[in-house]
Amino acid sequence: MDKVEWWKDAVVYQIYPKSFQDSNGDGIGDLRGIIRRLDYIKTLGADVIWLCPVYDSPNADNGYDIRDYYSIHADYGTMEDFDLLLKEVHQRDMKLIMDLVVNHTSDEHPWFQESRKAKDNPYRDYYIWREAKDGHEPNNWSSWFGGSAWEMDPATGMYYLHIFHKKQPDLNWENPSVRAEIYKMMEWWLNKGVDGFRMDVINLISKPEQMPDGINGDLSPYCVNGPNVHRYLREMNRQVSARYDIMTVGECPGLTVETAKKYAGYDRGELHMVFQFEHTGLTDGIYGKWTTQSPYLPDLKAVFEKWQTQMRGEAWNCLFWGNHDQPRAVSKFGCDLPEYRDLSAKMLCLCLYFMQGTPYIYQGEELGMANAGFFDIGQYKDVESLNAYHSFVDSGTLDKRAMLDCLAHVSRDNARTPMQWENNAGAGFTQGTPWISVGANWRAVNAERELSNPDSVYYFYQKVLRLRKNNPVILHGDFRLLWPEDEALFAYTRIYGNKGYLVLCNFSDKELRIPDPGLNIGPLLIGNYSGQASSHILRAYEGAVFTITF
Ligand code: TEU
Ligand code: CA
Repeated sequence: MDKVEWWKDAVVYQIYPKSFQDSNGDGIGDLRGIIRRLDYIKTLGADVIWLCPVYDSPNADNGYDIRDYYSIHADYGTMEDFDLLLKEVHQRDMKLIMDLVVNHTSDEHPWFQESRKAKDNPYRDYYIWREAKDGHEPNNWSSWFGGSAWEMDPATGMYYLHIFHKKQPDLNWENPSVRAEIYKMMEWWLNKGVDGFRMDVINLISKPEQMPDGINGDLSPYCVNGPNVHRYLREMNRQVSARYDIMTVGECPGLTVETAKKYAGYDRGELHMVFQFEHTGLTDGIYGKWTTQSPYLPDLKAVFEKWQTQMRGEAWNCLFWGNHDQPRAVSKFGCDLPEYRDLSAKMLCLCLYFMQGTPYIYQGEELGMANAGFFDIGQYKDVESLNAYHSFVDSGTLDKRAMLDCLAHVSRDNARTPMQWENNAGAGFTQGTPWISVGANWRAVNAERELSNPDSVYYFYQKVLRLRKNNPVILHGDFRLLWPEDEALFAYTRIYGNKGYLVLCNFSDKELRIPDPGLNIGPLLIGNYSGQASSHILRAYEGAVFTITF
């Protein structure tokens, strides 16, 4: 088999620390809690842990607003706890990658505290300041979290740019001192031994000098893939990343295959991989992400086909259904009704992880955890959800009931409820009161139960991950989508040399007849129903992989 880079055959498990495991009863997950659960992650078959931000932060956006890049938030523990975590991860032959949030800092970061003081402060140019225009914001750009993207700061009467919350001022990457500080900080963590970075909204870091109004206030055409972003990423790679044996993955909203290749192309010297959001964004509509729609299967298949075939040989894909910003995979793409939750969670696992790319598993997905089941606005904690609720409801655009319905489908809090470990109060997440309510189905869905059942979602993930390890068909095989128009069947082949797989997935609760694919279908490799499966008929939410013989 061709030699492949370790990050191509690695499986990444994403931890949202606030909701993973509390160890001291304050209702907030912490580093010592994570240490307790490392064997659980290892046993699942993950090689890499991506840790969402654990840095010191006022938590306006749960840690994506960093006050100090060099210290651990007291809620999560101490730097000693972090060092111990890293050691324990490495002892288990796993790796740890950190979240690198450098498009913005917290407004409480000392750089911003200095920057806002005076126009001639040495840190002024660390952020993006503009004069008022006719007594108003410098332009009409809206923040991705609602409201204007500009905030007037009384000390100097000027406005600063914040694509996200007003407590997340955007850094000015055009300033070489900013870049030098960031590279220094990255090196500091790498010298500690961390194994790479997931880079938050890294394709937003470069802003244009001229900032004209956007259509309907949309700043994307100016800030997404901005003018110097590739120059900065190549510089970062040359000065930092390339000097270590690490993995880098960029979070990049708004990517197309063409732009993705510019970040992750093998010959680009920028990033190893990028997260793109075409498949998760298929349901976006007139109110942006706020909808109760489910994705239309032919569209979903077309997106995967495009990324699987057009990245091939040129750049590497990330395979993910969910993360801490998305609703739960089984609720969005499968079916979370009690009779189908387990089956459809397994089917989704099989459907995605037989494709080419590095698998990412968001905590709880391996249990088939579903959306939160919140029904009252008081249950929500997420700044994006709360801002959107108020702006849609206060303006009369949507009534309360309709907006609550949207939140129940797509709010980020659906993925942020505590990990369901056990069938007891606090779901084994905490002995105290959790910072956010436990998801509605914790009695039925929890790790204790999954681990005691050999046919569970957890063990299905384990099997699939084992099957794909070091597997040349999975790593190198050609991808071909079958029957693209079918509204219930997601079918494809992976073929490498004279080996291959036929992957058949039923995204509906109806029985499906499968047309003849004109292949020599061999034995069943894996399926989500117990016992045998047929390549002619699929049962509700059935997923099955057959070997192809030549
Ligand atoms: O997300 C960037 C991003 O594009 C999201 O804001 C996305 O638009 C939204 O979550 C969809 O609902 C990253 C982080 O993953 C997110 O948690 C942070 O809030 C955001 O950056 C700002 O740092
Ligand atoms: Ca705690």
